[in-house]
Amino acid sequence: MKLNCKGKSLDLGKPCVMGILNVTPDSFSDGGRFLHADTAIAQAMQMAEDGAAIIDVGGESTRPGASPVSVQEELDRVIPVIQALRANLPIPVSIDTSKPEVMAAAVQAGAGLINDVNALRSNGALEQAAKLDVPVCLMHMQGQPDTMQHAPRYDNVLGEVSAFLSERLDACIEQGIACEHILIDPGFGFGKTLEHNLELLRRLRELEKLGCPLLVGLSRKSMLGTLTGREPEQRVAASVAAALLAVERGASIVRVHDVAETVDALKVLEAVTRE
Ligand code: PT1
Repeated sequence: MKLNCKGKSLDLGKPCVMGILNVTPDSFSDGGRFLHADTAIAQAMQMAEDGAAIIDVGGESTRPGASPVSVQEELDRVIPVIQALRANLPIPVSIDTSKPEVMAAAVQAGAGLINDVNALRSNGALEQAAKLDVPVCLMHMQGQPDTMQHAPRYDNVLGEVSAFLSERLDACIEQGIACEHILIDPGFGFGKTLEHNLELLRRLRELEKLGCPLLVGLSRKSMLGTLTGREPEQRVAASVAAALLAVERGASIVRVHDVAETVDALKVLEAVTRE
């Protein structure tokens, strides 16, 4: 199965790696004033060389506790980077946003997939995504990033995540988005305790019944910090293990920071699984 991402192709016939490109200000290297487009572009090129199949560009942090940014701020961060990548990057770019204005400008600038952690629930997002005619990823989140980890609660986490994604899938199809253009994501770490995340990973296969390719993001997340006692930069091995477990349970795309390491791990998995 191949996804057409505005002319660039994403082959889901084998598990693929989505490289994370955060274009949020780095408060360590420059005091949070400047975003280095050149650094971001070099990082994207390196991830492509390391075997990424797609690069996910995001200008608004959605990790727990993060605050929203304005449309203009988000545009200023992501658009120059997407424009530069359009000509130079051999693989598609996705735009990680919930804002319809950013979706439109990003696709105009060359993005070929919309990755929305809010599953197109923002005002106007569903209509905009349908109009732009690119594949979309719908993710489950309970609450909003600033408060979602305060007291996540479910009676049946897999059932509720699945019902939510099914409802959003129906909304997309009703809006005219082709079901072959829709990916789904249980949203690890988005309004979930460690136990919720582990149950979702354990039972990931059960989401296959929704009939869409699965995308998962586990890379360096706090659930892996809780399991290993390590800081984000030291969670590479745990992240690779989690990515592998997800692919074994049916994930088509893994969203990761450590592309080279994850690509190697998937090569081993593929060799063992082959025939
Ligand atoms: C994700 C994802 C994403 N994650 C998709 N897009 C983030 N489709 C951004 C933590 O617990 O999983 N799927 N875009 C990053 N969000 C988080 C959430 C980062 C939780 C860290 C944590 O540490």
